[in-house]
Amino acid sequence: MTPYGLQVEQRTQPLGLDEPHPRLSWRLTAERRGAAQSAYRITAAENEQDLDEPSRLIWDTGRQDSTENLLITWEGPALRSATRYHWRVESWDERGTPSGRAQSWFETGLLQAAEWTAVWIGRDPRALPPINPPTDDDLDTPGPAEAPLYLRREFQLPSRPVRARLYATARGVYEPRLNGARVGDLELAPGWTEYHHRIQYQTYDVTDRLHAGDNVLAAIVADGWWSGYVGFDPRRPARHYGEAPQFLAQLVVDLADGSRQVMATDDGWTEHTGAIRAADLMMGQYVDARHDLPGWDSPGACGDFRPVAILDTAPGPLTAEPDAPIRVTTETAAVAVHRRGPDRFIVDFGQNLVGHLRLRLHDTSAGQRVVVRHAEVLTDGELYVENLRRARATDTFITAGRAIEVFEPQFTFHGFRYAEISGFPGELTEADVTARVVHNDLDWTGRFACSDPLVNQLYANIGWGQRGNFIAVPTDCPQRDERLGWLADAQVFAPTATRNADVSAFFARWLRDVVDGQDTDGAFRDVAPVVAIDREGAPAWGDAGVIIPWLLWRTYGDRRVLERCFTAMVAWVEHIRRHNPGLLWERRTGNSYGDWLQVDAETPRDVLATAYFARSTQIVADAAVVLGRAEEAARYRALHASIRRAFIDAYVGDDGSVKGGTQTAYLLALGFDLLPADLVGTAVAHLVADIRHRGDRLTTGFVGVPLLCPVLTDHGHSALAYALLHQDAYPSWLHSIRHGATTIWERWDGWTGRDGFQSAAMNSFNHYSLGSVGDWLYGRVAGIDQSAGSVAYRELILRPTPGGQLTWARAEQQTARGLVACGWSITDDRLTVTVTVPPGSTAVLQIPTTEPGDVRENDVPAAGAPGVLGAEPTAAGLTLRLTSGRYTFTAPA
Ligand code: RAM
Repeated sequence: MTPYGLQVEQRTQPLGLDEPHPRLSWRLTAERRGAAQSAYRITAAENEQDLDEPSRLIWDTGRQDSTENLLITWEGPALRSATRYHWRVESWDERGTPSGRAQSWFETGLLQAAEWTAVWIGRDPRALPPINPPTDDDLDTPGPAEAPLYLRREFQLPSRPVRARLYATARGVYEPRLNGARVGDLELAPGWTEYHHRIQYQTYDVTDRLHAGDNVLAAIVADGWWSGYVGFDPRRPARHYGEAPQFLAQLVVDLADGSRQVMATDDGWTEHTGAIRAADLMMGQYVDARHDLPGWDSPGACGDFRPVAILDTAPGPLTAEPDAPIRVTTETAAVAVHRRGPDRFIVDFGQNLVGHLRLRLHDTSAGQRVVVRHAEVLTDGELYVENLRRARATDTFITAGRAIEVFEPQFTFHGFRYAEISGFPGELTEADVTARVVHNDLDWTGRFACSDPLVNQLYANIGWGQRGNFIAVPTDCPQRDERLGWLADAQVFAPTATRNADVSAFFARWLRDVVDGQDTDGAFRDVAPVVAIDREGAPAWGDAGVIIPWLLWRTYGDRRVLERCFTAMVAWVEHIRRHNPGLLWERRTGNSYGDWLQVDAETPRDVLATAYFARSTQIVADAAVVLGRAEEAARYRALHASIRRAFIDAYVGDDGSVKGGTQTAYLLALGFDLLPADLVGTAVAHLVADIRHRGDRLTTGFVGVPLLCPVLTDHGHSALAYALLHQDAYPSWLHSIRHGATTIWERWDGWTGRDGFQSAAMNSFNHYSLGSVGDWLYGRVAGIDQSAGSVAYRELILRPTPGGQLTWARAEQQTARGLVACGWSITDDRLTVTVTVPPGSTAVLQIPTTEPGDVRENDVPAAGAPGVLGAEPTAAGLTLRLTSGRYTFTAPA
């Protein structure tokens, strides 16, 4: 048994951590069945070699008898700023045998506010007339018209440093530079948070980038979320936080003689405009390469740079970026380039994606104007951009005249599969252009595959939807003038997101915005960070503030996130209760969107709302139990029982009917356990009848759809769930795929043969919400799940569910504890089931077979196979209890 995948605060080797009590985790792997950790020891030292030197350890837990390998709080000495800590874990297996060790490190950032000597600098608003980019006559202003800042500061070092760190951030988005080249590979830093509450700084190791003598620290800073366009409110389209971008940085240089030099943003910096004349996340970037400033970020004279202004002397609420930053994660080549005119081309990347282009131009002459527009779909061979609404998504490049010019707009992002490139000099080939995919660089931990290529395409579309919409915050969509952190979208998709990737730190960080956005009445909002919508959150929207912390506890064992959110979770439930003493949630429902984008099946809003009120209250009660808060646990248990009673009295008929009679009404009642036991069967029958009556079609919108296949499967109707999965007539998942979708559409009828495109007013082709079925693909089709009381996949429930048109399916997840896998295949009437259970976990595996007595593992009867703790025949097959290990069972299908 070996520990691997060591993490601190749910990240691998974080640089610049500011959590005073970080938590350490490791995963486990073993060849042997039944392996489990019985004890661990953590040691830590400031120098890596000292890990082998007991007298030089700064922390040694000694051997701790514990099966835990997740989120163990640092109890070494108080952490010092800007210090790297090396740590090692040793573990003992269930026999008490030392069984392996692994080591890693983390490094702290600036832990005390007083350590920041940097101040916010920017363009001096008094010294200059307002700059009105772009300079080209024929271009209307693409953004809020603040030309990006080119900032520089020259300084001397007496010698090469032994260690140097740059701590930097912006009110805006920035690219740090040092001695003529970019620092790091982060995109769109510092990301987007409730800036008035928190602005994240990034930490860069720049030791190798400095030298004795003259050095230049520089940065380009653009509007970003700070002062650029965000959201869709025409009354306040941009400048949500400030008028113009600002920069703050502190370079800390340690020299060999033990001395330290700090270079912070101050009034010694100078500023200029440069080649990037304008940049906006939604509008696009405008570059005029004739305005390049050669050598501006290298030592040497830069005469016409102007002094900056100090715009704020207080650094403000700076926090270290706690999760994986945004990066270019992959590059996609064009699959086709079509000429559409003398210098106009349409490029197809074959995949709806999010990011920007990189374009190479050859042998240009100065002043050629190349314009790149983006779209998700084509109509009559041309870009369909109406659905982008006011997002212009247009990048412009004016050439300087060189043998080779590379154009890559870094302060914007677009959602697109197609780009139109006009003004391109010469012949554009696939080799001249790539699409660079940009998103938070999450560890991709899950995989699913099955025998049906259309279902695999659905799975791929779900993944691309997640990549494209995990940019700084979980967004609804990445392309139009919106891109907001909509709470319902996030909560319905979050279970799927946890399957695909390690989203623990990403969501924990965004939840701070959700909590910061809570109003004084206790209401979470519809979006976080709060822009555009200034009301209390709607049912199923605001509830995300309760649902996602609970999901992070269940999936990752993150108790701290529950602790941090608990008061806000209680306040949300109390907000609803206070305004609805009858316990039906009818008042203070905000924008009450209902079952958003359902298909001709409006679920009564009070039914939907009250179901969510019950759900959130139940979670608060469960969270109180986890946190040892017995009094609140009892109080919210009782409240939940009363809401449930009120729901039944008001909405449930004696025949098991639920008010409204929609699929979603039944799904909420069944999925949230709101029906008396004796009415469950008839309610299921109503649900099934509705689906059948429509020719095996769904009607669910955002709120109902995550429950659809799971509830059917849970109640013995997996065949119908599969029928919905395979359905390819509108409305269905495969309808979009039959029409070429490579991401999940916002609407079931984004395009139909009968009506063409839905209204351009709201028709995104990259919205992950309806992709919430991904959780069921992993959980039931392949079969990976955990028991109700299990945390972080400690007690697995493996339920491979052969069905539909599939002959095989499998999934694996790199969970917080280790690898979990489950898959099945049927050949010649024989079912094969393969599973992997990580060390320390146990599993209940249900093998569906007509002959429970004939289940074998490696040719021995399953019941007697090593690692199998028990075998019990059931009506549906054989239920096995397994210890950790890898197994292959066969059974008659
Ligand atoms: C749309 C968003 C989002 C949804 C809200 C109600 O504008 O795209 O998906 O949650 O409306």
